[in-house]
Amino acid sequence: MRLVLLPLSLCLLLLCYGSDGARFHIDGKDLLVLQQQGTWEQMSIACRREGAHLLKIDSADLMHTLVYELKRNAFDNKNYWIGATEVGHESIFRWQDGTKVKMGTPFWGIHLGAQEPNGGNLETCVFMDKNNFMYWADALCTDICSAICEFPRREDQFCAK
Ligand SMILES: [Ca+2]
Repeated sequence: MRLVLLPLSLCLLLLCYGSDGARFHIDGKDLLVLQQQGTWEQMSIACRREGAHLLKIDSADLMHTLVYELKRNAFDNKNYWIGATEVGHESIFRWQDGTKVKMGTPFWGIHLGAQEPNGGNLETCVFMDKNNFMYWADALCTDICSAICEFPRREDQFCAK
């Protein structure tokens, strides 16, 4: 009986994770907008469970298209963690692949007249702010947000063509 129940419960879990989000294909990137919420670390793990990682945004074109698609699909009502953090490299924001995060327009917002990131050593994780046109802000990594994941590029697909 146990042998039968175990695979069934795994299947249910996989189905559950697989259905928790919306897939987008934007500027050559394969994205997953998760609906669940958690801390930056929890959502980083949630992306990895999907075989992905938290989104890296390194071009104005991608930022523009992403915000446009989030609005068009009514997904601009949530805050989303992205893959940028200061943790482990204080005062320098980096993506999870180690590359430096670009500063200023058109990525980071302005909050009460102050250019983000403005959180000093306290706010060290980056989210897209629904209250500021999805521009980025730094926040406590323990805050609760949804997340946007990015699947790794399938280079083998291009080789096969
Ligand atoms: Ca901030």
